Amino acid sequence: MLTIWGRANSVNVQKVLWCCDELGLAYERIDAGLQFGRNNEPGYLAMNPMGRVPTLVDGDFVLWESNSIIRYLAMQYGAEGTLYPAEPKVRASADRWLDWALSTLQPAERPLFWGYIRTSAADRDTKQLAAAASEVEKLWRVIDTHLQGRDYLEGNTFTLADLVIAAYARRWFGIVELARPSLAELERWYVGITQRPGFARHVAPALT
Ligand SMILES: N[C@@H](CCC(=O)N[C@@H](CS)C(=O)NCC(=O)O)C(=O)O
Repeated sequence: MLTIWGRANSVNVQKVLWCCDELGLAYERIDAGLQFGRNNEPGYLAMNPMGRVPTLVDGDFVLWESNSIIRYLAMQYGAEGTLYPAEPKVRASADRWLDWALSTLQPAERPLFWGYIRTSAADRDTKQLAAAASEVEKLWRVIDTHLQGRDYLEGNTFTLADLVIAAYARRWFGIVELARPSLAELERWYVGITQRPGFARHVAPALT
């Protein structure tokens, strides 16, 4: 049985939970982070010295960093070449989106998420939020352009690239205050992804 440490409203935890559903894996989840605490306790820090969530425990194997965790789960438990493509060029292309998500998309989107979802309207820095919204819109335009002529981000099937990018798309589409442009390719792809049970179960719930 896998153990996943982390609160269910964390996007990085959600990616791991959704990945488990895609792979049909059973797991136990233990709340940690923010109001649940535990992530700065010595026992947790011994597993994950960053004190962040998620952390995966699989027997005597412990792993942190959400995208590394989902790669591991797909390699260890997935049918070869499905969620994590086997062909090097397709795999590298999918990996590019996983790296881009953590290096570029998440840092850009984070101020928007915190500003609109975790900050009261009275306390919002509207100038900062407008600048962040403009930056994030540019990134979603990159995805929209990339999706032209494609059903999925890479290859012909749903991969970890779709899973990761959709987890952040849910946040962008879920911030009702944002004035979003109409991005037809992105919306077509996103609507298709939202039909997946793992998305509905772990990512679609209200943003908190
Ligand atoms: N790059 C790391 C980021 C981990 C991270 O920053 N997680 C956030 C939640 S999304 C966290 O632990 N926040 C502190 C907390 O929940 O107390 C990953 O992808 O796993």
